[in-house]
Amino acid sequence: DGPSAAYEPSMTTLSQIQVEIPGRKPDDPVISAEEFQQGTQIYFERCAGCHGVLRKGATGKPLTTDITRENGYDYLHSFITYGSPAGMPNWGTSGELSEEHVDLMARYLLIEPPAPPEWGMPEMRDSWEVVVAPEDRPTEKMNDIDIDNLMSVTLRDAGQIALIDGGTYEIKAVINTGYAVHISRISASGRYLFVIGRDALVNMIDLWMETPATVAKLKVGIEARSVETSKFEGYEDQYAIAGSYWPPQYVIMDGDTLEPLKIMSTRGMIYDEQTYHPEPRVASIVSSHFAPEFIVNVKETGKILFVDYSDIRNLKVTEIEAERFLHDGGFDSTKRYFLVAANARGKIAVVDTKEDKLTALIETGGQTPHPGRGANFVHPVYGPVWATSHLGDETVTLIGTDPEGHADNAWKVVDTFYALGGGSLFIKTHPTSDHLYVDAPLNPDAETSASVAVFKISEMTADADAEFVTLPIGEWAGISEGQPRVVQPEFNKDGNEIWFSVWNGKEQESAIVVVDDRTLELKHVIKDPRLVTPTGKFNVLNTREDIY
Ligand code: DHE
Repeated sequence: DGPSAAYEPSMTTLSQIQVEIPGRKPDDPVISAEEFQQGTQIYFERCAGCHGVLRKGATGKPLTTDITRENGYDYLHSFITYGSPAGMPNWGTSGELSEEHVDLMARYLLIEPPAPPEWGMPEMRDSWEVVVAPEDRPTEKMNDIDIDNLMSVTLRDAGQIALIDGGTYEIKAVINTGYAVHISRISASGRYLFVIGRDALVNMIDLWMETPATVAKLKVGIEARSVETSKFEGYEDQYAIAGSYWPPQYVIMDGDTLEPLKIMSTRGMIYDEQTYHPEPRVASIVSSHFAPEFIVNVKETGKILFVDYSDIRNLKVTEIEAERFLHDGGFDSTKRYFLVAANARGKIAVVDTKEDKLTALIETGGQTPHPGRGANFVHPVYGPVWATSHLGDETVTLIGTDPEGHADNAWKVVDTFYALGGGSLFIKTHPTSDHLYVDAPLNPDAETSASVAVFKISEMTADADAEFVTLPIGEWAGISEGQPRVVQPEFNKDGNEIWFSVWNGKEQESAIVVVDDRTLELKHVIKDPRLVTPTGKFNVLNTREDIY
């Protein structure tokens, strides 16, 4: 017996492995081709973000047919109708899906999902459009807009963004984009605005034009959520990056034209089990301030990638083992550490962008942390902290972020207190503000989902639960129809006003409510027939400089 036995390849052949025939099974519910097509569209628009294109689950539970068939039609129907306090929206009772569509989706989920196509360089290049070439663009700012105080607002169901002047509240432009733009990000110089639709269309908008408009477009996949630009000194405005949910990949683009330069797949092994995952989606991406690197968070495999863009033909990627189901996050106040929620694991992963290492994995104690970019402030007792709220319960968790000045508190949960209720998505403060704002847009209770909790930072103590006041933002908007949800607080440039989206149904009235941060009084309500389903808002200065 020589060493050959150890090297003998496995003799298992395909004929010995039990394979399932993809497609329809005899006991599948009856569904017409037309209904299947419509179900696929609704699933893409409403469900895929949480449950995955292949339905393997992440923020939402897995919906593979072994599970859905076990639970059955009635269970699915009632879950889709009423939602759950853990974050599943009440699609039926909120009126967002009709009874007919709820019935369709309950049947649709009992059938195998369709396999979506790949999207490589040929498809990307076909979709690529330079609308205004760099040499035809203005050489100086051609408008009188205070760009740093501009707010880029997602008009979700209209497939547009609105650019709103932070000083006059005037809508300066409404620009057609991909469907349901998820986020806006700004180039290091502040000139270019990048937005990405859920359908993976990236628009690059020139804020120097007389009326800001799209100068380049690229479709980076079928479904996506994140885009960012190179910010390290010497690389300002040089590259952009976009991450996709489907296909699971990220692409580095030219920062002037969006020309796709390099596509990297994220398919591969889950960090701990080391088993293969076919759909590791790209969640948040940030740009390092300490190195020419993008920090790319891969959801299902639980890896944080430091992608070095200084030499993209000889690309170096440092792969950090973090935690599964990475989602959203932001920097600490020094911008050295990046904190990201592994939401379905109830943890925050902290990475050091100077050393390219995992610093800590912290259990928040709450259910499904959802920080957005989080909130940084100096707590009277604990020193510098970063805060997150939770999708699954009413808790707010504070994590110490100052390993030098407050070593005992660093990367630990220093305090937990209660806000309005479960269904919170975003939390916000500003370096000049004494207030911490916590929303609850996905709370099933209409009054709660239309309100915001505000905590006074200077009055926070070590031993009493922090108290809050409730601002009835939805009521202030004066909207009488639908179930408007108040979502994503965002500060203006100076940090003395905070804006809230009052997000209603597509056919109903929505608004943006502006509150005076110092007095907590209503300052202004922006209403306009063009403000269809406003959700995310991004102040140019705060977004560009990672101030939150
Ligand atoms: Fe988001 C951020 C994914 C649902 C509004 N959302 C993010 C990020 C990810 C993400 C990965 C971080 C991007 C980054 O920083 O690079 N969001 C998802 C989903 O997968 C999910 C759960 C389901 C889906 O189908 O999309 C989802 N998100 C929503 C919504 O329903 C919201 C409220 C409304 C909408 O427009 O779809 C919504 N997500 C936002 C906003 C941000 C965001 C406003 C950016 C917050 C910020 O302050 O940076």
